[in-house]
Amino acid sequence: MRPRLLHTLKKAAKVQILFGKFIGRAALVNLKFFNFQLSIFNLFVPLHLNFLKMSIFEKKKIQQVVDILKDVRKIAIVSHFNPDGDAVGSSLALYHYFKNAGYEVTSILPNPFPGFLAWMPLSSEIIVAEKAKKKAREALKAADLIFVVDMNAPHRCGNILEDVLAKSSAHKVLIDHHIMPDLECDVMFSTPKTTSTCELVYQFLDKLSGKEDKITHEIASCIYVGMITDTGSLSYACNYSLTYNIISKLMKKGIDGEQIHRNVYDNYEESRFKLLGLCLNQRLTLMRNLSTSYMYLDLKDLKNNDYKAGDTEGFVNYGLSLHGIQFTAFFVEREDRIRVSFRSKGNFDVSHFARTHFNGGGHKNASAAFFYGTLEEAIEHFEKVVKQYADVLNPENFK
Ligand SMILES: [Mn+2]
Repeated sequence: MRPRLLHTLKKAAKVQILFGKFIGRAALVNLKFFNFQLSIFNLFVPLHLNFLKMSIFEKKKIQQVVDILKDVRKIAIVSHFNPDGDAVGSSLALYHYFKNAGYEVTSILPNPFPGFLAWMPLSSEIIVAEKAKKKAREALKAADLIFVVDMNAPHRCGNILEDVLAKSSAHKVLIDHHIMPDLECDVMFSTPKTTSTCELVYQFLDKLSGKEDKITHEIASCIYVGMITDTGSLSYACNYSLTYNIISKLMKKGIDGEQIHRNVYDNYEESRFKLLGLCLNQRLTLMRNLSTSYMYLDLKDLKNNDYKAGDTEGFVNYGLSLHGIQFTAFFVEREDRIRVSFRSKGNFDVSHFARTHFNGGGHKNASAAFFYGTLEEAIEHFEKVVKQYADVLNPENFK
């Protein structure tokens, strides 16, 4: 009788899990459809009617998070591989907030963040999975609630954490500005129409803390870092009035914007200078008839110049700062693959380009991908496919 009962119970549990998964999937499909509807709606909303657009921080969704927070004790925050200022900034902003609120919080990153972010408050408490594999996986496993920030799919947090995140039954909240989020979660705050995840984290925490203002000076500093690093010091992807309202609020928190700029941009390693010099001087190719440029660094270049993590951050933007260039790529050879970054001005959609030809993704004017093959093959492939855009990248179009 007993084994039979056990069998029946097991079966019932399985059916329940399957049903739960189905509901989860259905909710995701629904959400995707809703996002699609929203973007169609946006197409027809003239700029001056912008206020009609729904905020992604609706009361109902914030309430959902409030309810989840009542039930949880352990919170983990996870972000993407090769963490940048926005990944570290949004992780630490949440880390400070929930630590102050009395939760047991861990911030986990797949691999080390660049040295010029080490000054950020409590950055030393971040668990780096590449350095502490077991600790990172355990912390993620133990969480009752996981915040997924500045990334849109489990594979973005690298192979040490990906399976733990994907299999976790913890509550999940996603805050991100990449298109096409692909993660089953309880609550999703996602829009590409913002400077950065940090800007979304500000709005989220502002709504969450309500009348009590719990955004501290430290949190404000972390948020500012993501807003400036994801926009090249507020030079692209930042034509939103809301962005400057938020910066004004951060300033009122007493952040020192000038000091943060110095910390982030005047804090480079010598190796970065040498690599940049080499890039600009000997590794730049111009394809003027396609308004395109590209640069590369191979493994030897990195080794000979004592490369450190984060050294080549932002190099890709130099290729775009040239007169007459609308599209640029930057290739960096790694042990097992080639990392490619793309940047563009105006309407040329590099997210589409990265997706179509390099299986990558990102934003309209800034995207990235991995190429599995040699550096020569990656560049050859790039030179070949960019020719398909001869019409749209014709220099005559930009005169
Ligand atoms: Mn970002």
